[in-house]
Amino acid sequence: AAGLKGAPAPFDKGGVKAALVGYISGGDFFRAFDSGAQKQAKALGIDLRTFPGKEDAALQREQIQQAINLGVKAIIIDHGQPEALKDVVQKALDAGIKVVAFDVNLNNPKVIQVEQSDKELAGAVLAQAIKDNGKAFKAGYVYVPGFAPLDRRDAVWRELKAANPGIVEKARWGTVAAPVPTSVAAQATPALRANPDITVVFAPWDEFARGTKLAAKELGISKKLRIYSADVSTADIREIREPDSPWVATAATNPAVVGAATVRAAALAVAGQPVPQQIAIKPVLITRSDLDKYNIKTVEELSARLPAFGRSDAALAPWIPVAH
Ligand code: SR1
Repeated sequence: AAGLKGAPAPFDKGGVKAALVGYISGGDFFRAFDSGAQKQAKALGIDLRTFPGKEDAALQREQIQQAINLGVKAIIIDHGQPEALKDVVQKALDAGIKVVAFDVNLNNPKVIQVEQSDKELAGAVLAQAIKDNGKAFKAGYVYVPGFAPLDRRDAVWRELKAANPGIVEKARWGTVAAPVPTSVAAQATPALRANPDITVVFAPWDEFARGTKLAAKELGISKKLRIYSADVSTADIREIREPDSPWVATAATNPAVVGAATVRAAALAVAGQPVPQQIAIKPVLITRSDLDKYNIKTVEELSARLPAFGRSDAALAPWIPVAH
């Protein structure tokens, strides 16, 4: 394999192997994350082997072991269950492999932790919810505990409710069972039917928002509901901008940019160059009214309109060509 001119070892010679081991099987966020990681790896001459997740902790452990056996120099772990991963991750570290964890807290100072500033993300979209609906409303909430980003967003939701007693959570639902939107819709439909006074839903994953939107359509209540989410994709933008869509705002990073940043962080670590142990990628707030105002139809158009969404300053170095 050709090396990267001007790069430190081992990138100067090329042929560096790395692995990306996922936990969640589907959804726009994870597809875009993987694609950004692959493009950044290609630009660095890294042979990045992707192990797709199936929401199966035992399988994810096995895949990390396989990556160790393949002789990779770095492993990126994308979500997962910390307790199931700690010992196999330690094995990788002991073998001299650099480990980057995205959205799974491995509580190990040797692991580079990447997240999306979830506090800011949830804070921004919930501030929009208050701007649109005031400080008193009946809410539905979509949540599954045990996923680091959802838990961090949950902390903001709990703080918001504590500070605003007029915000009442009437029902809660959520599942990560694939396909998530249909599984969530099956839960949201009876919850919304039983609580016709719910006017706002906090659904902090775009797959949750899609499922809730499906349920609202099924119940014929799209016009009286407002959904606030996390994440964005071109398909999400289409759904948000549909006539009478209840999905009115989201806060998001560009997942391709996040995927690329994890690969750059891994590359810096492999090259023995300084890299922060905690990396947070900043989100932006995206409202339907802004999408309409600027006639934004795709993630690419969003990146052009909001430069902070289209790039990240994380894990840069003069020898690293940025790609995502
Ligand atoms: C089940 S966790 C889903 C979240 O992971 C990523 O952080 C995305 O932002 C998504 O919302």
